[in-house]
Amino acid sequence: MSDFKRYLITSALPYANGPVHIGHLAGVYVPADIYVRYLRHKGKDVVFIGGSDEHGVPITIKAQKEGVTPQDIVDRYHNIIKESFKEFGISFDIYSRTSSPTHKETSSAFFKKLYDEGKFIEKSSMQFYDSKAGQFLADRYIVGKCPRCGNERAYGDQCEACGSSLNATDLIDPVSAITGNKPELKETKHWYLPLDQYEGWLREWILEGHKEWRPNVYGQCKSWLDTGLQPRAVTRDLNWGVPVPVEGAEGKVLYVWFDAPIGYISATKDLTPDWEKYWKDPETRMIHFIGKDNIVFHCIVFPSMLKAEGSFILPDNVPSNEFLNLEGDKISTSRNWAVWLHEYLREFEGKQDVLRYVLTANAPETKDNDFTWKDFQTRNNSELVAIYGNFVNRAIVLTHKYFGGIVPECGELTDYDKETLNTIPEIIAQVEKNMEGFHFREALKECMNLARLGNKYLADTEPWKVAKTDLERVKTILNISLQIAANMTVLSDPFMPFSAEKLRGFLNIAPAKWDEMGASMIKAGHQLGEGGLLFEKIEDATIQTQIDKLQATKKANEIANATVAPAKPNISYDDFAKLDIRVGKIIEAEKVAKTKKLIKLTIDTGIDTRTVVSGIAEHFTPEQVIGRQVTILVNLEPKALKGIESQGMILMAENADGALQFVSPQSEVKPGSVVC
Ligand code: B3M
Ligand code: ZN
Repeated sequence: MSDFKRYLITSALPYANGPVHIGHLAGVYVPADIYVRYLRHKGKDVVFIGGSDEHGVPITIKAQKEGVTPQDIVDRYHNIIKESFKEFGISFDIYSRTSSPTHKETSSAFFKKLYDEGKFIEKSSMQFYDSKAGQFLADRYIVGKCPRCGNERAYGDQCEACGSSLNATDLIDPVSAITGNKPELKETKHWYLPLDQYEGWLREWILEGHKEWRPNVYGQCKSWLDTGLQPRAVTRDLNWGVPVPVEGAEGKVLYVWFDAPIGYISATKDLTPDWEKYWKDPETRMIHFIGKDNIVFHCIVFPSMLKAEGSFILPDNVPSNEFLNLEGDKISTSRNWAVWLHEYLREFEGKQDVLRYVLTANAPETKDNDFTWKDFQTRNNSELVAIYGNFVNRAIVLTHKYFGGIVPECGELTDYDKETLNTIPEIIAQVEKNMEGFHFREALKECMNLARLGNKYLADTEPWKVAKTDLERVKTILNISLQIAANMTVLSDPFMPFSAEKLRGFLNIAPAKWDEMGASMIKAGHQLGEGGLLFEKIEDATIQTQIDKLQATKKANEIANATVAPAKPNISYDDFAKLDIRVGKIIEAEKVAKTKKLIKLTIDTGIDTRTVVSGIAEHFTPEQVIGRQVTILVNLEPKALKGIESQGMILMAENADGALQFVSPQSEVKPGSVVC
């Protein structure tokens, strides 16, 4: 571990315009939390910063949609997000918000300093304006085609499909997100950070100085720098945000991507009066955990701001993950295609670690990855339950059975014992190496290898059999097994803190530091706790409920997006009047033999009782339709279907997904009533 005096770990500040989902967790918060917990175990001085990003267009758009104020929106989601992170064990030292007074002051002062020192360019330009809405169309208020990847829904500041950061005027065929109108151009003045002036320095700092950054991060930076940087506006014409603190800037606020990263600084100030040592001492190591759509802002824009300001340190690494998909589809808030953290916590009470485990084991560290509920179940049942849980349970139960729950002495070691014990530090070293390199997926795999080692050791040594002849030998076997279990309380803690705590309870041991791991963590004579199940099997039915929920979402989206059949040409009233539509009642129904779709209905039409053959058998059983009132076209020419004469036609409504429903009166009417 390279020697830094202290660590400042930041995690991207989620927009407080919606709850967080598994994509956010896998991309940013779980890896950041694993790293922080690891550093704390190592006894490092570390602060872990989080908070809500409460400015910018994502917030005002949401507020407009709901007809409430931006403040209402951020208050609602800040609390939901904060609570769910806490319950999920994301161990922030502070979870702040960018609408706080400290933040307003800090970001204003930051801007003012750069302004006073002449670090900005002041420029008037023509910008998109929606005259119907009476406002300039900053950032997400304007949508159009991405000039880089062709995505049709790119925003004025960024394309979420390819991660490019854009200027609104780059968009092809832009329209207003408020009214859908084609915008006009109107003159307005803004302040720009001349990124082009930092290009040489950035090349040196990143391309030469940080070759160790993840390939996706380094690659994006390189492509940005190779394309050439442009001055970027850091102010906006909006009424929600931090007011631009200079004269002549009425009605303007700081660009959200200018103020949000300064939020890391304000949060640290709110956390400790000693904040400067974290931000200004070069012996502090700053790491930003972010999603891949935030790379340019954290690697190019914010560092340039910090450099321009002059008194702050720069990030030493910016680990960013690729995206996590859900059941083969891109996670999407607007399509509700997500697993929401607050819902997961409600529906899987006490199972935080299962999700933390699955998201890490399957983390999109080097490429986009897929979360599926089946994989979630398999990883729980055949890894957590069958390996980790099974191992510690057996070790503890056997110790209770043979030795009253007291850790037995370790006797003479066989070669196999020695080999097993020697593997412990090797695994710890592997976990450490991977943690240091931000390879959390691999680190977790190694951590599970320790549980695997224990599981295999028990299976190979079979203490339950040996007990019949040689209880002395069983003492050694269980002592070694319990050492491995005790090591798991530390090694697994960054990944699965709730289970580590539970396991400490089973073993009746206090939290230990990283360096206390080893072959004699738990002493002979120590009384174990009660024991129990570390993980529970997840049943098929539980998983099916989740799959059904997603299926319902998919269906709802299909229906919402389906196009309605075009209108038919007009007909005369006389033509309409020729149709004799009545309310009838189904009195008998039976499937037509050898057909899939047909049901033979006997209907009381009020005029007579007649037979109608209807193609509804794939949607209803005969029992479901008997007794129903329906609308029936009674003067349709009879037609033979499968040898049965059908005398009329039942009217049905067909939904976009193909589902059929009867068109029936609101309450029962006399059969034969005319529909007109
Ligand atoms: N709120 C973007 C996002 O949630 C943004 C991150 C800010 S980090 C300073 O993806
Ligand atoms: Zn794009």
